[in-house]
Amino acid sequence: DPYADDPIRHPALKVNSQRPFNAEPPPELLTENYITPNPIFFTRNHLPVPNLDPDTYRLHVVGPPGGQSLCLSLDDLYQFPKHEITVTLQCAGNRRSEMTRFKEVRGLEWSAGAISTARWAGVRLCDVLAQAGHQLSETEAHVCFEGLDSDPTGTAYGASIPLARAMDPEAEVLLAYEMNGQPLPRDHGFPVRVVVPGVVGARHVKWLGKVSVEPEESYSHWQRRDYKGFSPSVDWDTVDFDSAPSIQELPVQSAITQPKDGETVESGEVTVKGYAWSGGGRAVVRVDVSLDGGLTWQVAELDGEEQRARKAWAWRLWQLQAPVPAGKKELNIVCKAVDDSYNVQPDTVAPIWNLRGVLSNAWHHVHVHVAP
Ligand code: MTE
Ligand code: MO
Repeated sequence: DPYADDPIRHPALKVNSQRPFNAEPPPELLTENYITPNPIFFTRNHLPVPNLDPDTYRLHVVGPPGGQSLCLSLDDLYQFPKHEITVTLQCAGNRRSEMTRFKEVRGLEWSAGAISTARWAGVRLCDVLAQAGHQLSETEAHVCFEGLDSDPTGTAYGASIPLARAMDPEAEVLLAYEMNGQPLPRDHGFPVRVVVPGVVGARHVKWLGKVSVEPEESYSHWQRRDYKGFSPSVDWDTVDFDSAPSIQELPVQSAITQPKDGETVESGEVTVKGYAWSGGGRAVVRVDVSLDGGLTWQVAELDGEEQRARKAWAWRLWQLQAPVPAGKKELNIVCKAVDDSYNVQPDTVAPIWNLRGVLSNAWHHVHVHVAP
């Protein structure tokens, strides 16, 4: 069993797949803290978790022609300036189960918990690339990452981001060795992972073994044959993966974490809580909440850290306390967020449904009963 050596996990996690391990925190725990505690941070593994020795760990950075390839130990990495940033990581498949309910898709049945937030510390990718002699002159190039996890044929997890993002100090792409002040947990990439603020989880390569600059995107399955969006009209017989760009920055997203679907709430007043986030560093400017399925709306209060313009890498938590309309036996609670480009979430799944069930960001609904 290649998974026999996987780490022990927190019992509160809702497991979507045991081998490889995929799990999300339950909604009420997800937004209990602005920073997600490491043991309940959602986990998305495609392969067994490698067991790496920090003393012999090496990161290979391929230099440009005429430059210098680097073979960095953890101690070598610690010599670069240390940076710490708060970043929300979201899987492209977050909220996929809502797409499945509309029409079948292929993928793990994530609820709204394939998203979490941590303080990540490490070195800037641009500093490491510069040390190897890379420059931004290779304008159309991509930075390819390879994990040290691999399938039985020896194929490693891989992904890439444009070199322009990697070399931009303002984009703050990290090679992280700490998560919330601790060494990375094994499930989250020990000892080193990539953190690409504002970008889909799939590019945050864990157990990082190799970094190279290539004229083309990574040839990895997960870059070229997965994590792309398509029209609702495309099915598995007609899909042409080369026709769509790889997902990088994610669209605006929000979801309700309290109350839970199917719960009974007290008459009188209801407290609604959730999260909101947008990709590309776009800030959340507003969250609207409806108690009547979207007929009327109220503006929620935003909690959590203030966001920096163009560098809003982390989510906002939000809440609304509102009177329960008299005589109501049921509430259809809805939320939707607006980001600072005035991007909004689509009201239904139908127009954004896609065969892989990614980019699921329609208005989030929770149905509750009102206690008599
Ligand atoms: N990196 C490696 N090496 N192997 C993986 O399976 N999964 C990716 C990404 N990095 C993956 C990986 C995907 S799809 C996501 S959503 C994030 O890691 C999840 O990160 P987490 O498990 O720390 O939440
Ligand atoms: Mo993912």
